[in-house]
Amino acid sequence: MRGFTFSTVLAFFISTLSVAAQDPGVLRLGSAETKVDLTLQDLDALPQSSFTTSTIWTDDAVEFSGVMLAEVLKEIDANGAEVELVALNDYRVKMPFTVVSETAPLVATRMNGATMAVRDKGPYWIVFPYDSDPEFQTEITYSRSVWQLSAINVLQ
Ligand SMILES: Nc1nc2c(c(=O)[nH]1)N[C@H]1C(S)=C(S)[C@@H](COP(=O)(O)O)O[C@H]1N2
Ligand SMILES: [Mo]
Repeated sequence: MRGFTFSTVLAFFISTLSVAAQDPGVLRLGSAETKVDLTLQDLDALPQSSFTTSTIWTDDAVEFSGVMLAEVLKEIDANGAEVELVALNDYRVKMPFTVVSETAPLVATRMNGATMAVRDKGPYWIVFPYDSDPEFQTEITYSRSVWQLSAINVLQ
C-alpha cells in the first residue's frame, strides 16, 4: 500500500514537471503567421557573428558569439512594428523593429566560446556591443538585454 502511494505520487510529480517546464534549449520564434522552435543546433546552422565588449554584468570584457537577431528574424521573414523578447521567468520587454540592425543585438549562444548554463544567464542572451556606442550604455538598452531568452515574438 505504501509503495503504491509513493509511486503514484512520484508519477504525478514527473508528469507535472514535464508539462510545466519548457525546454530551456528551445527558442520559440513567433509572429502572427508562424511559430518556429529553434534549438542550439538550428542556431549554430545560421550565419555566426561575434564581438568583444565589457558589460555591466561581467568583471572583464567578454566575447559573445551567436546569431544576429536580424538573421534570426529572417527565418520567419519577420516584419512588424515591434519585437517582444521573453525570458524563462516571463520577464518580457518590447522594442521597436528599428532597434534591430546588422550589428546589434546579438542572440548570444556562447560567452568566451562556451555555451551558457541557465544559472549563467543562458542558454540564450540578447546582448549589444555596449562599448561601441554610448547609446548602448543606457538603461533602455540594458532592459532589452534579456538573458535566459525563451521566446522572440514579432508584433504588428
Ligand atoms: N531574464 C531577464 N533579463 C533581464 C531582466 C530580467 O529581470 N530578467 N531585467 C532587465 C533590466 S530591466 C535591466 S536594467 C537589465 C539589468 O539587470 P540587472 O542590473 O538586474 O542585472 O537586465 C535586463 N534583462
Ligand atoms: Mo531595468
